[in-house]
Amino acid sequence: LQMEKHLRNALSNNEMYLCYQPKMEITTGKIIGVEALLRWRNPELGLVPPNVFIPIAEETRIILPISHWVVDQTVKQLKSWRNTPFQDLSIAINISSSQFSAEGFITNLATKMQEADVPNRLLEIELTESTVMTNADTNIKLLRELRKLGFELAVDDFGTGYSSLSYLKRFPLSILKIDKSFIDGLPMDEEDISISEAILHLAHNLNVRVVAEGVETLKQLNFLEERQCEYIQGFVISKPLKSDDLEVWLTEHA
Ligand code: G
Ligand code: G
Ligand code: MN
Ligand code: NA
Repeated sequence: LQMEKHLRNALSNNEMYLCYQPKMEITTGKIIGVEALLRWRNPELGLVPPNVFIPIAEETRIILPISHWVVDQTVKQLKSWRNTPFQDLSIAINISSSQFSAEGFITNLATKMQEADVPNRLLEIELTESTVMTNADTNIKLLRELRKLGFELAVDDFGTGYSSLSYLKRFPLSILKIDKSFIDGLPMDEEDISISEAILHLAHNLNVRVVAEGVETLKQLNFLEERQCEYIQGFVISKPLKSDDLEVWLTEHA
């Protein structure tokens, strides 16, 4: 309850900020985008991890103003990169279930992108399997609409949910993100090998690109490269960085 009180004031007190984690294309070594990850630093509670405050924000619906803020920040960031060396970088944002099903979600997104004169392809929408699978029939329409507008659609934490694989065929997804828990045991653990190989086969047969998450070692990276995984994110490339640090980092890595 203490946390809920603080959470209600977090935005107006400027306690939230975004970090950006680079995503690398394996074949070229190029950084092609970043994932925006929300951070909350409260004077009394310190840095509160998203795994702790996002569920509370969801239950209390405080997630809605927070989500609007995340979208606004992201669009501003994309706009500030126009006509700079970073103009082709995409940003992926994590969309909670209540945000996705909120009235006007797509219109709001499209309007903000248009007002900022940023191409929709530079914004990637990350949804979890459970978000996609709850009310699948309604969601499929929303997903088609988003794709038609040119937004990229990614399924986050892939493999951890309860979904049936058949939705992959029906849903207009562009990207699957293999959950870190299946990357951790690579390249040794037999189960992680089977699961990650199966996901890569499945995705590629469906023309869906794959991001491996939480890649920490070169051995993991080599394993993924040999199996034609398109992209990686993880500490082997970079941890999530504040926007200033990201720009410095990108300049040094160009
Ligand atoms: O940031 P960290 O690397 O600790 O992320 C932990 C979890 O919090 C991830 O599952 C991520 O999807 C989620 N998360 C991070 N930022 C956001 C956000 O802006 N909105 C939502 N809904 N979830 C987020
Ligand atoms: O949205 P998602 O559930 O994918 O959130 C990604 C989370 O994983 C964030 O909390 C991010 O800080 C974290 N993360 C990203 N790369 C690594 C990594 O290489 N190792 C570890 N331990 N965590 C990572
Ligand atoms: Mn994510
Ligand atoms: Na994930």
